[in-house]
Amino acid sequence: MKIEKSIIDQHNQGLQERHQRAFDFVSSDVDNIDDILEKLQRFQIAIPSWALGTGGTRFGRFSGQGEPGSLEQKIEDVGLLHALNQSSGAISLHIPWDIPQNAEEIKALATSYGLKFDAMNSNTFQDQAGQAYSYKFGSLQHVDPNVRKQAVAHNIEVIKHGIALGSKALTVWLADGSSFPGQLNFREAFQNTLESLKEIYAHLPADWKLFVEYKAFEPNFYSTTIADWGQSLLLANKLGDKAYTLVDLGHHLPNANIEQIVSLLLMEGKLAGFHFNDSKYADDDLTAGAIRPYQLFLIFNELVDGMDVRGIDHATGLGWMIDASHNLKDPLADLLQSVEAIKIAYAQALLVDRTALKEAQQQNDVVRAQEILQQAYRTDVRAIVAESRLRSGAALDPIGLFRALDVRKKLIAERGMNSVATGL
Ligand code: PSV
Ligand code: MN
Repeated sequence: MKIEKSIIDQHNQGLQERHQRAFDFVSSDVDNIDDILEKLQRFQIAIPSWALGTGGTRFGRFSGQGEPGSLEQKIEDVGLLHALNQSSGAISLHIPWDIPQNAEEIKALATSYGLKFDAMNSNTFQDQAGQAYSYKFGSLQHVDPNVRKQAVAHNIEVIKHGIALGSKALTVWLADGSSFPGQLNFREAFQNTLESLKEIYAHLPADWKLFVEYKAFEPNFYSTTIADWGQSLLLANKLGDKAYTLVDLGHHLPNANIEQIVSLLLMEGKLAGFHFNDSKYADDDLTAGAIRPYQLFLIFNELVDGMDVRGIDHATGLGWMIDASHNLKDPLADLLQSVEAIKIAYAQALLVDRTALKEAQQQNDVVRAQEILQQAYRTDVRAIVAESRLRSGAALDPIGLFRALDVRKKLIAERGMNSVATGL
């Protein structure tokens, strides 16, 4: 299914008057509105190929319908999102869930939807059919060099697939760790991981980045070998200039100050990958902004500040991606909601009066500092985000149009009730 531009234009015409009133109201107080709109238009958030089907928990999975049953259909789904919001212009593939059979054809298909290939993701957290060694006790950290070698070879394979598709980054997330005290020698596990990563790093093309993703817990229950930003940064620093830390919002211990983490990583020039989601308790369960929109804004506030200080282009300097699981909602509607929440937080961060904030900080004026941040956060920027979509040829109300067009019903008619997407 493809959404034609004429459908979007028709939808926008119906909403134009109301939108204009809201946009005029909010933008009248913003001096640099054109600059903000331009930044919003350029800011793209990649969609992971594994988020297009229904997720599950270890207790079960309640399958959705009309899920994309092939890589081609996953690309079609991201194409639908991008047509609706012009903000999801890239797809991130997980190997071996999404091995392209013909890279040239897949690339051409993606281009026809205006999509690029974001970071490639390796998978050494599951065993695959016909694999010689098991990852039950880890992969890059494993005590057996044969397992490590196999995991390294897999990552090199993933880089090759990425090169063929025009990707520029490899994300390594490991489930490696231990579930019981005494199971693992922490230092040896870390050293093995570092040595394995060095071998992978050696195969990165010159213009590629390696994102080292950390996660505090799960699937192991006692220790994770790359558990936090310190351990990821340690590895990235030891690996070299092409290695960076990747922050996944759901991978922290409760109440971690993520905004402080991103601020320092940016200061060190070592933040390059980002996974958005939200959670009440843990991991990547929920839609971005669904639980802690203020935290998302505070994170963006630090991101914008840290990128500006270093002269990093907001749109291209970091790899922005959603990494969420959809157990209840239609994945496509959920992803539209996530993108909207991310863009709202970004727009609010762009509104922060940085000169005044700096002044308040210098004078230890805590009350003023809070007022400045909350002035931006409490501004209803939805019409600004909608205007940026309008200027890019997207829908004023992407979810409204998704619903009005009965997209899922059409996908079910095309793909059937029982098609299942690869992924977790
Ligand atoms: C792990 O929880 C993670 O965040 C990693 O990014 C994986 O690649 C992804 O989720 C899918 O399992
Ligand atoms: Mn992630």
